[in-house]
Amino acid sequence: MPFSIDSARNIFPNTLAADAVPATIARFAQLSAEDRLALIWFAYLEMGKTITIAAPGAANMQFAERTLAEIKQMSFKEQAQAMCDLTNRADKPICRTYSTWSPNIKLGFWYRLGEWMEQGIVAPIPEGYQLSANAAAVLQAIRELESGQQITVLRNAVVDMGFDPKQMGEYTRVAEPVVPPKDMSQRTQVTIEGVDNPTVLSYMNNLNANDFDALINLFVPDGALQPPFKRPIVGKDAVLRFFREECQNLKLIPERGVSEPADDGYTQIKVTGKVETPWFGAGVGMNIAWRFLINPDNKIFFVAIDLLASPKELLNLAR
Ligand code: ECH
Ligand code: GLY
Ligand code: GLY
Ligand code: GLY
Repeated sequence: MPFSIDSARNIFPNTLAADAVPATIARFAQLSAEDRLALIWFAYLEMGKTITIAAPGAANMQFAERTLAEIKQMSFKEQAQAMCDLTNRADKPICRTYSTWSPNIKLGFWYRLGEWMEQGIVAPIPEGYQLSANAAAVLQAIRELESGQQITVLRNAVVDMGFDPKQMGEYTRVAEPVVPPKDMSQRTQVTIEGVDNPTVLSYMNNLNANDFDALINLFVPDGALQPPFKRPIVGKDAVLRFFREECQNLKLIPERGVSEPADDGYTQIKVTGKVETPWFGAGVGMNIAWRFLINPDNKIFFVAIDLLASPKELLNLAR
């Protein structure tokens, strides 16, 4: 039976993803906007004691500057309202603008607002704000996650704000410019214990080099990539767009893996290791599995990226 994207999703079913992340996100989504904002504020302050976030690059900030300037000249009351509107996904101009932005622009926008809240330029979370019991429980659940899972929850909260893009009709997406691929002389080559498949090695090396044109050529035309806790992104155009918008300057550090024949001359390969985001660098190493399904011509038909439940899962290569 030939593979479909749906059947491909089930390769290496023993892979244990960090289900605490979507569970926490679902609980978070039930809270009031005030509680959500205050909870993120408290979580962000606490996390800041142990992990350091990098300031957003200028390329990232330029698109948010106009909206930030508008917020800066608002009264505290209007600022608090704008932040609640974003959190509530209200149909307001600022929420529509926000929805056109790529994840990194959204994160840079909130990074700046966080600085301004600390400096008293933007309405702070009221002194002595009491989280509801449910919100306090969600905050406690976040404390108990490992740092890679914590930043995934935070990123998701930020990405989900703004007006629902599905209700926006036609609009122009706004993303930071794509950096040129790394010069050949600057590139590094990964090695993976137990895996020498050239397509998998090229995948890692090209992503590390921001060489998205070479990277996408490793895929079949109707191939798919499934990011952590997301539906598969299907087809070369959509996957290339995702790489350009969301995957610049990642650092993939694969460690080990296993390769075995699958039906119809396909090969299934599982690799585990770490990934670093440019926002936290080596300060947060996320424990990751890649599950590849490679066709007989050595092209990628499917790859899933999973955020693992625990470091122990890095050693789980069972099929
Ligand atoms: C304040 C209070 C008011 C409300 C808000 C506030 C500000 C919050 C801020 C939060 C910033 C959060 C950040 C989070 C960044 C997270 C990044 C992550 C990246 C994960 C990447 C992975 C990549 C995996 C992949 C691989 C592939 O092979 C293919 C591609 C891909 C406090 C003011 C909101 C400022 C900066 C989790 C796992 C390996 C799938 C991408
Ligand atoms: N500082 C990380 C980024 O702008 O992507
Ligand atoms: N959480 C990783 C991504 O979708 O970019
Ligand atoms: N998923 C890319 C990043 O957040 O940096």
